[in-house]
Amino acid sequence: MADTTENKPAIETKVYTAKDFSSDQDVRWCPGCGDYSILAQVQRTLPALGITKEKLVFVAGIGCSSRFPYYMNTYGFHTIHGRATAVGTGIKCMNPDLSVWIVAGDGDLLSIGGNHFLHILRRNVDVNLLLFNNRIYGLTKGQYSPTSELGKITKSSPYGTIDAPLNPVSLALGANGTFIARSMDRDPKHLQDIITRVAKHKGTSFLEIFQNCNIFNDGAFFLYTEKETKADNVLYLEHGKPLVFGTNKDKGIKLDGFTPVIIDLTDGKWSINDVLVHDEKSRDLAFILSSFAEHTGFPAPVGVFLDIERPTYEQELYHQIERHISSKGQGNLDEILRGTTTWTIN
Ligand SMILES: Cc1ncc(C[n+]2csc(CCOP(=O)(O)OP(=O)(O)O)c2C)c(N)n1
Ligand code: SF4
Repeated sequence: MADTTENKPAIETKVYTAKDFSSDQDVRWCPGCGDYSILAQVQRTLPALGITKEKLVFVAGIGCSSRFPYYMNTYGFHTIHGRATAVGTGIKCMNPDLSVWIVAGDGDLLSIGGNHFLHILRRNVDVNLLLFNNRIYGLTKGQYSPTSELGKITKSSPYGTIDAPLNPVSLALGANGTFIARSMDRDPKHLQDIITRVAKHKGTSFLEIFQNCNIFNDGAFFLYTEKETKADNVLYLEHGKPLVFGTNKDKGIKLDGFTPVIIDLTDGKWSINDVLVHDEKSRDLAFILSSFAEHTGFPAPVGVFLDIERPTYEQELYHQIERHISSKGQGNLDEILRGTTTWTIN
């Protein structure tokens, strides 16, 4: 076959660096906040994705994390509390060629925005949804959030919380999400890899990021992020690879009926062949992995829990409009508004 590319005009493509995505605004997060790392990893990941700056839009609600769009040298919206998902849905539906990123804290996305969180996932709008989970309300100075652990003492729960926390990954699975992942502010390389996967998925890509709020909830995730405890408490998920963890990869996950159990790979009783193999295409397995949070002593899975395909909301929307125009012709809004179901009141 003849090479048809040689006569095509050269397309000017700008090669970006992380610095190109950094705005001229002073970053106002507290020194040491985990949000800095997440901002840096997003800015470092974007150049390789080859998306021009004009096609990128960051949308946020209200919270410390929601200041994110100010710090990105892209289009952005700082909207209202809990409604970044609704605004992001509107942007994507009206401009399907844009790459839409929604940034939200656990209060913003799961308290006031909990309803919209479920609906964006079930609709499968093609946006990237980043949850900065610090298990606290940071901006309003330390009230408990829907992901705060049971019994947590905060300014708004002086005798300890009595409501069980939400599990964002389980919730996203229950809402029929198509891409569900988790990473950590203190694991920059892993976070960059997962952000790349998030960007490539077509549909709502949900990423929970463990984020340290060093002022109001310091150390909430240190068990998973610090060198001394990380290996025994974090399970890195890799598609097609056995679920092993521990300093010497000497522990594995096995299923006993529907119940996950931890097996010791050094006691001679079990081998690597007994270990469950990760499958990103299995919603059932993703549910089992997300339930580890409720099993005492189990590691926290990080990586991609689920990555499956389903038509996106905006695809379905445009197909429906096209189908109706081709069968009924172009509509007339004025005629519809003044149609048979309107009355004149004298
Ligand atoms: C309608 C409305 N209700 C409440 C608030 C107060 N408020 C501002 S941010 C916030 C929650 C912040 O926590 P989170 O979403 O977890 O973000 P973080 O600050 O921790 O990043 C609340 C309750 C508000 N701004 N608007
Ligand atoms: S209050 Fe917490 S989440 Fe907010 S900027 Fe400070 S450290 Fe970060």
